[in-house]
Amino acid sequence: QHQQQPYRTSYHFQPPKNWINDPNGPMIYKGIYHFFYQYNPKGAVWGNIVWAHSTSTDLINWEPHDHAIFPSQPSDINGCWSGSATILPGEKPAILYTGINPKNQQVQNLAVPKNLSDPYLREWVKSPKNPLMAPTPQNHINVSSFRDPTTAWLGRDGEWRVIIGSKIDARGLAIMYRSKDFVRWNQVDHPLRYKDDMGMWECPDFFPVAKTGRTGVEMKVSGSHVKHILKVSLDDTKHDVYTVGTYNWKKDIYIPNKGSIEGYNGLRYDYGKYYASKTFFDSQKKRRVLWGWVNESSSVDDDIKKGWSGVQAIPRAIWLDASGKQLIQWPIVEIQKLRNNKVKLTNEVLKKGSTIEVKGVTAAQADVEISFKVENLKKAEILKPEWKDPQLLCSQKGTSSTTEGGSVGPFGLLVLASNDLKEYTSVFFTVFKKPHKYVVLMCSDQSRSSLHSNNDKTTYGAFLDVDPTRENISLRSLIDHSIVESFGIKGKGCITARVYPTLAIGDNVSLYAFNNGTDSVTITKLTAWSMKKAHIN
Ligand code: DQQ
Repeated sequence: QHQQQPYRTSYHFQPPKNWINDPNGPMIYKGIYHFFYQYNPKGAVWGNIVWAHSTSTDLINWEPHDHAIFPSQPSDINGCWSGSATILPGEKPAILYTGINPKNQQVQNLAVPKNLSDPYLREWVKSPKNPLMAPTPQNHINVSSFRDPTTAWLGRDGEWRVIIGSKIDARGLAIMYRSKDFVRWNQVDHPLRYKDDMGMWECPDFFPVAKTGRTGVEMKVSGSHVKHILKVSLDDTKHDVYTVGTYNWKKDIYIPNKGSIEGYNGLRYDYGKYYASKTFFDSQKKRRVLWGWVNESSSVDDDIKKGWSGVQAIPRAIWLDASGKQLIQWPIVEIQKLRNNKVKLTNEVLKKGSTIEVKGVTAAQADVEISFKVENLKKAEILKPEWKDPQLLCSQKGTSSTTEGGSVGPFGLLVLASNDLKEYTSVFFTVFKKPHKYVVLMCSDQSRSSLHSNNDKTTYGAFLDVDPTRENISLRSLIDHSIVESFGIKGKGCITARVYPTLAIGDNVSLYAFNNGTDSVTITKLTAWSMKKAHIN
């Protein structure tokens, strides 16, 4: 299979063929995980959108089912777009989703399971009252910017709340509705949050996180022991940005923490390719799990040739960092079931310009954890004030460094590398110094990832909020043929990349650790596993 289809993944979620995009309605019901996604049954490009459906007992191995939601009513006849699941009292799932009506207007619809005793929830019935929320001349809602309802939450007054992504003129906003019965919804007179000089807020997600610890929190929880997260997907840059803040349930408004940045320059779940993400509360394992769509970086022609487009990232457990300023993300523990044939290295010094090969793993399909100790942080290069954009800095500095006066880094991994290093993707760190602190830059450089020119090979980068005098610099990368998901410093910063090597495919893939900084670094520990193939659809 991998000779004809070298870019198919072995443990990332994808259907056998065709286009996929946003994750929809993730939930757990009677011990079964449900995953729905935007799907085009007719081809490898976006269109004809239905909700495809798969279920799993471990979030890793998946069984496909018939499409759960597809055009069948006037209120969704031109498409069944994104939405979310809510578990109503008495363990009754309900889905709110956006339908495209005969006038191509965006409206919100309700669907519920036909048979609650079927744990696979194979059939869904739509409310005869659909649409439940729609643009009207009175409410001034933009008919083409009103979509992607969130999971709803119950207020202390017993009323349901939901938010819907929108745009009015140059304002992005999260329109709010309330309901007593989940069927009759009234628009709240103010949005939960808005921001000017922005495009459409797609796929909002709003949920509480515990102030301390990693345990997930149910939607209805509010109060002083939690913070709230508002994530929006920015249509014009295709980035998922979020703030940490406070939800005032009496006034139904959300206020980001002081000093947080909203909009284009806000915190991102992922500084690579990752969009339209959505969380759910896993009541079985008491955690909050994040799903995100990872689009291709290849051309539409190449997508059509290979017959498919899009994968889902490995689900991530998320919780609030001890600083309270950002989220931490880590691949769900179940992924470790696929680990096989462990390879280990300890206390290996990487001198300036050196590379070591990590042998004994299937490098096309691997999970790698590496931790570095920097010998001499004082050798770090001074961060110039104009170096504000981490992505730009990553592409200017690149994988090989020629810094006069010394540098700490770049050091990291070369993944999906051909044996002769004609192709590789490098994931690395460089430490800079500012007058009173160090700054850690994490990069994922795709510029040498493929000899084929027709791909988007943008270099991605992020500054990580860590103090390298206190913490080792560590990296975990999940490598799966055409995707590399990298987690910097225990999940403080994530970068996902799509790459399409022409030489580094199948058995011809190598894995290296490297240091191109002028100062030595020590690999305190490297552990790499071959990954087994998951059963996916
Ligand atoms: N994708 C859906 C929309 C959503 C967009 C349509 C985000 O509901 O706004 O497939 O990728």
